[in-house]
Amino acid sequence: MKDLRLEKINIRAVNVPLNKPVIAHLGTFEKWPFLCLDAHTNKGLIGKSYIGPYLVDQLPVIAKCIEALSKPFLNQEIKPYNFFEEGFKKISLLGYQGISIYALAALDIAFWDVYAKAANMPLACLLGSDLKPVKAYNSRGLWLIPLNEIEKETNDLLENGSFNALKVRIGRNKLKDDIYVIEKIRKIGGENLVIMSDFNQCYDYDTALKRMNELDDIGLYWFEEPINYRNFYDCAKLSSRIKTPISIGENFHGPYDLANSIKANASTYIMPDLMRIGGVSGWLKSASIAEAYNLKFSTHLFPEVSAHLMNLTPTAHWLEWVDWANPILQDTGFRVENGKYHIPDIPGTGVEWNDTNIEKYKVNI
Ligand code: SMN
Ligand code: MG
Repeated sequence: MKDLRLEKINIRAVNVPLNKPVIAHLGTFEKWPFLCLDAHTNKGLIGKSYIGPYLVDQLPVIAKCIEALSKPFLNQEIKPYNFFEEGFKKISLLGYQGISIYALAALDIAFWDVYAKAANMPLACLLGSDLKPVKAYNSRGLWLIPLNEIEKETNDLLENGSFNALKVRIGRNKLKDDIYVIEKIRKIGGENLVIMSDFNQCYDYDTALKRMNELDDIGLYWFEEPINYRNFYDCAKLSSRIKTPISIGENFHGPYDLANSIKANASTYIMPDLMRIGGVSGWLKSASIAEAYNLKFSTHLFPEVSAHLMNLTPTAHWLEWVDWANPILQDTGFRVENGKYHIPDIPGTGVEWNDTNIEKYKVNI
C-alpha cells in the first residue's frame, strides 16, 4: 500500500431501469440514477464506487463536485482515513450536508476499495473482520402499488432469495388500505415473517401519531420515517408514545446527524445510508457512536459495500437488499441465500463494472 498514488479519476453517469418502479411518498421513479467513479492509481489498480443520488438532473453538478474535491488529492498517496478527515474540512465552506457529503462518500468508498485491492484483501478483512453473510430483508418492491397486486408482489419478494423479512410502504390515504396490505402480507408470509414498514416522511406529527396508534398492534417490526427527517425532537416524542419501534437514519448526512439524532432520542433503531453517512469512513465513525448507545444499526440501499461494513458494526441489525445497481455491476459473487446476503471473497469491495450496460444506460454529464 506504500506509494499507492491517485493518478486521475473518471466518472460515468447512468440512469438504470428498475425492475419494479419505486412508487413512494417521496416520488415515483422508473429508473435510478447512479454516478460510477473510477479512481486510477500509479499501480494500475482502480478504486471503484457508485452513489445513487436520487435526482438524475443533479448528476452533472454532483460529478463536478467530486472532481473538485479530488483535485488536491491527485498525485498524493491514498490514505483513506486521512482523506476523510481532510476532505471533511475541505467541504466546510460548501456545507457539510447534501452534495458535498455525497461527493466525499464517492471518493472515500473508491479509496477504501483500491486500498483493499492493494492489500489483496476484501474490504471487511482489510479492516480486521470477517466476510460473514448478513441478515437481509427484501426491499425491492411493495411500494404504493394497487391493492390487487399485493399478493403477487409479496410471493415474488419472498421467493427470490428465500427471504423471511420484507419492507412495505404504507401511509395510504385510507387506514383500511394500510391494514388490508399488512394483513395480506402477513397471511401469505405467516406469523414468523418480519415486516418492516416505511412512511417516507409523509405525515405531520399529529397525523403520524394517529396512524401509528391505529397500526401499533398489527405486528410491524418497525415504522420508518413517519415525519420529516430533520425533526428529531418530534420523532422522539412519537417514539415515546408508540410501542412499535421507530427507525430513521437514511437521511443522516454524516456522523454528526447520527449523533444529534441519538442525543435527541429520536428513534429506537437507526439505518444510515452509505452515501449520506459519508462512505466507509463516515460509517465506521457512526458504528462506534451507535455501539456506545447500544443502538441497533441497519443499512439503507447500497447492499454491496454496506454488507462489508455490517461485519464491522457491533450493533449490526438488518441489511436492506435491493438489486437496483445489478445491471451496471459485474457478477462478482454477491448473492442472497436463505435471507442472508453473501459477500464475495475477492480483493476490494467486490464492486466491478458491467461496462456494456454502463454504456447502454449512460447519461451525459
Ligand atoms: C426509499 C429508498 C429509496 C427511494 C425511495 C424510498 C426508502 C427505503 O425510504 O428506505 O428503502
Ligand atoms: Mg426509508
